[in-house]
Amino acid sequence: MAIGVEPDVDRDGRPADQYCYREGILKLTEIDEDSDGDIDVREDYNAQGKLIKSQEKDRAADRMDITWFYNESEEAVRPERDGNRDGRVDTWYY
Ligand SMILES: [Ca+2]
Ligand SMILES: [Ca+2]
Repeated sequence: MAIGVEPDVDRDGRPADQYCYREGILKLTEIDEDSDGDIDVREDYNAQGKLIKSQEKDRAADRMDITWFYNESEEAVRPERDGNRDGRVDTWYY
């Protein structure tokens, strides 16, 4: 897997967002929205380069506690939340 790193646009010594490609297809992005060094949003893509899943910070300040799943049209269809910090999903929404 090739890892592409954006230029350090804000000149704080850290690269900003990371994009991972496999065989030319986008597989993963990691985005640090507020440039504090912690990833705030992670997006996963399937073999066709379509967005299938994203994780982001919601109620928790220090970790990604909500996961979104996407349909064929890359529309968010279902979130899951790990509300009690045990690393396992405990809340599903339908
Ligand atoms: Ca951040
Ligand atoms: Ca949990």
